[in-house]
Amino acid sequence: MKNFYQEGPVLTNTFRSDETLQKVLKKLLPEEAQKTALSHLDHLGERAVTDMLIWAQEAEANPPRHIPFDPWGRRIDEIATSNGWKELEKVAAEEGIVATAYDRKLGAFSRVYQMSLLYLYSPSSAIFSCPLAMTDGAARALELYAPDDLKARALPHLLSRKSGQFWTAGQWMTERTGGSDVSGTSTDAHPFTGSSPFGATHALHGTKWFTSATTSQMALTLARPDGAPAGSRGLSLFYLELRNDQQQLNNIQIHRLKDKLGTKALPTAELSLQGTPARMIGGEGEGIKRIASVLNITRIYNSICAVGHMRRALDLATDYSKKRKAFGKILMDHPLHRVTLAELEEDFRRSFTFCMYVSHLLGKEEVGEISASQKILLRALTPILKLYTAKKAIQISSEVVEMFGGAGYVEDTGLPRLLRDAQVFSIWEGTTNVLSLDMLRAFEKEQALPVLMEYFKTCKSMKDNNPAFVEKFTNLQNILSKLSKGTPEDWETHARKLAFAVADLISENLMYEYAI
Ligand code: MFK
Repeated sequence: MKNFYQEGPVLTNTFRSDETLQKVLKKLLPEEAQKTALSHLDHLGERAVTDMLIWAQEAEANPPRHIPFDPWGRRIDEIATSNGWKELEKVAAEEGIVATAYDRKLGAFSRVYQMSLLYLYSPSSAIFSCPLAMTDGAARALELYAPDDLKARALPHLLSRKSGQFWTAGQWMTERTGGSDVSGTSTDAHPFTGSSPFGATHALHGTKWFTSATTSQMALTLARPDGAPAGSRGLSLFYLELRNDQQQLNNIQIHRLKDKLGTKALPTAELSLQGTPARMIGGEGEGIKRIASVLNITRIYNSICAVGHMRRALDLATDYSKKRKAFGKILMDHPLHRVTLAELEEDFRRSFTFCMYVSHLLGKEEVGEISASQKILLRALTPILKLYTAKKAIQISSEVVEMFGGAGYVEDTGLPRLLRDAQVFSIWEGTTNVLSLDMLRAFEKEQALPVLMEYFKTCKSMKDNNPAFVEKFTNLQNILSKLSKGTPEDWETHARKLAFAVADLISENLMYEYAI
């Protein structure tokens, strides 16, 4: 055995190897829709393990660099990205990872189709899925709230399938004075007097502490117009373009790139706006409400990327388990290893079905086929889905890294990255606690709890008396019965527990409905 070398895990077409994806889509999509979606997904599943995988490795090996000055001392603030990163952007455009949702060729199922594409794209994209999330969120906010001329200017780029014309968007919320609590935003918006190709109304001054995908062509951001009150009700939403016709930054100075725990290929910068022309979207003081439509999309993206990440980790672990021998047999033949993997697979299926359910609701909303109660469900389930899938992705990644033993802890296997990158899911676009509180906001403002309970009472598991479901339903009822006499502080204290109980219950039913 002196010449023994362990064979590493190998990936194959990630659509064909994914029974859960195939089964759920065959149940969910009408036959005509399947014809369009499945062949495209098969094609992307092949790219995810061939050209995309090579580019993702290249992008990870060559992280972005900030070049503040040109050789002669002029401030240029370029962000140099790798060829791999650029190629992954091209794939996103060509495959219509964002555009598919807006073509709406599959009507209410368009989001299921598009999110399935994203699910396959994301784990081989070196997190190019992050700029796509913000691009999609921006497209939706512009579609809903922008004046026609601005829509005509930006949407054809954001939804383009041609790589030279495709734009990505940033979403700049976080500041030193306001992270989760954006009411502390200190960017000011003064009236703009010059001329601008996109009809700027204001000039922005302030520092943005986290701006991901700073290579984007446009961004949506929050700022406080002159005379507006303090707090979140004084904030408005603004559209800006990063560069002018000469490709110079529009009064934006990039301070530095963030040295993050993971997502190393993704340029995330700290920058200041120094009189940057911007155009107000929506009414003055409506900033949070308008950016919420971006957040709700990016939170669903975050969940889809989290399940894509889980699937990738599990694919690697499963393949390895069939190859690696220990104590006289392959890992898969050890009962304890098998059951550990099976439990992780179940967590994945819970998360995946939950994602597809919410994506379908989103698709229904966007084509105007959503009922009033489904709209409330979509609002309340979005933060729950996001917090649940993020935590599951971290747990699964940690277990998978452990399954590889020492190899999982060694950088050149690429496995430690699974754990580092997973950690972003629970931070990016709202932490677990912030989202638990957002669920309470939906319970209070939209009266979502009775709608949710009604949904549970009418779902298939309840009708069929599915024991696993009934047990979890009783658990939820117990939590709610204790809280019914509680103060608002009690609700806050237990919000996380409540969110996870709802997520466990809904996913229990969905696994049962889809028979997976
Ligand atoms: C991928 C790699 C990334 C690289 C590393 C990244 C590291 C981290 C980078 C980041 O910083 S990501 C951005 C993270 N930040 C967030 O996600 C924001 C988190 N904070 C929240 O979600 C707060 O809840 C929020 C700012 C949205 C609201 O705070 P407020 O100021 O307490 O708002 P308020 O007064 O409750 O709500 C204002 C209005 O918006 C209300 O409507 P009304 O005016 O009609 O009453 C709310 O109902 C509405 N609203 C709030 N959230 C909503 C919403 N409506 C619909 N959907 C929502 N989600």
